[in-house]
Amino acid sequence: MSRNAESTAFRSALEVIRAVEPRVADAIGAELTDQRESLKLIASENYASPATLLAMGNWFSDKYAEGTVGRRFYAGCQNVDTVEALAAEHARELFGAAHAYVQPHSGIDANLVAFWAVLADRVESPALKKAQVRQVNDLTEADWFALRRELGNQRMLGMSLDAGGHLTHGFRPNISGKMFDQRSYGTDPATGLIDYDRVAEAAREFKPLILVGGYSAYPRKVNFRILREIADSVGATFMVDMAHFAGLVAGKVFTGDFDPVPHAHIVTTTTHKSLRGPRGGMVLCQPELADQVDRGCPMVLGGPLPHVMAAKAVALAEARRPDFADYAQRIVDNAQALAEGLLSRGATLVTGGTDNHLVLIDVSGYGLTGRQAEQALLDSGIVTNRNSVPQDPNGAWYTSGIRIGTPALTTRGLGTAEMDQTAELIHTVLTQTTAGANADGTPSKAKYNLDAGLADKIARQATDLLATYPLYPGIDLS
Ligand code: DSN
Repeated sequence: MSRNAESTAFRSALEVIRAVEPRVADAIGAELTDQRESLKLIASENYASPATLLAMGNWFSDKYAEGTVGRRFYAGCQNVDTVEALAAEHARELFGAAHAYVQPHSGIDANLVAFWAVLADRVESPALKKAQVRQVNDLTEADWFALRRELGNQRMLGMSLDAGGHLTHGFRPNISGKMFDQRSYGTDPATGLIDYDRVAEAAREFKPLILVGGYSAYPRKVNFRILREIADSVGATFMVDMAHFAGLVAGKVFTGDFDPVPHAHIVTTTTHKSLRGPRGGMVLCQPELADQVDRGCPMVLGGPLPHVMAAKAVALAEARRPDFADYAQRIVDNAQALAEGLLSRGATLVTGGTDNHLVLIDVSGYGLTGRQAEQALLDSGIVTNRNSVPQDPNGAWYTSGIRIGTPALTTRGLGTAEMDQTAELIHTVLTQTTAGANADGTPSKAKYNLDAGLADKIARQATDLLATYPLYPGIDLS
């Protein structure tokens, strides 16, 4: 698409919106300016292509399409069928998966679909068979009561939140922690790495129905072949949440033991992080789980979002192009350059570096909490998020870490030299920020002191660094 066409498309769209509610049009324009001017280092964010963005803003959003391709509960779904089938086909081809379900609205939704698919396959189906009925409505009251108790009494083993797991992997405040009798595996306190022997030991002791692999803040590769062997040894279903690193799998940076798709029974992901698509989720699975996965809506999902499935089809088509593999490799090269730049300046990194797209800085060495560091960096035009570190003394709200990732800046075209400059900016902010105090003089976990002039100077340097790599160069809203 020509640059003129992109500018015309987005300018016209804003004009139409402005005629109804100008404040929304202004906010959309302001968001583009903010994203253009700040160093976006949030590991879970990216910049979707103009084609992906445009695929989302249209009349597909008006269509209800419960059911699956060719089997809908509503009439008139022929065009939704086209885009859903395309998105699923691109996903299967891209990841070498037997089955793809592209309806989940988010990563949490995808995980819920996966949990219920496994529960239906491994708990509900055998109960129906035993009772010699086809569906739950045919069970006696007593059998139904017994099945509900059994469904609510299953075990899950996942990575703990502070070791880098996701809250949907069994964190008690999340539904996953409430649905399952749950145990966590952590990381080795000395190295910060997954200790597979300890995972195997925990699995042997606990005998989970589901073993969950995957993470949202673990900066290393995971050996999914070993985790599958552990799952098999205790009869567990092996599920991997690859939301963070799906782009690295798609781009063939993670292959063999590090590609979850051939090893897991079921794989969930978001489509917007390193995969660079629209905000959404997806489930890939082995054929034996396909029917249960396809019941995600209305089992746990509201009506599918056809406009987002259209955008998934566009983004997955983009990820199948050869240049996506180059992009995925550059994400990791950049993360490693950023880690090197921070380490050489004296920062402490969880696990001492990275193999993937993210770096986890332990900011306690700077005398700060994650929250103080996050805000000081934000004042300086550097957008990150605070994150727990293993055995974090500051808990999940204040934390002791800052998680940074390179998918977004790599999309803009920044390379390893700019990552070193980025490390310099981050290190300068963190060394110049001090922890603040509460009104009564006690140490605060939120307040901090950073000279406003210095923050402005760093923000200008960040903008200068980005000037050579314009965001959406084809879009001129002026
Ligand atoms: N919010 C996503 C992340 O930042 O990792 C996952 O929940």
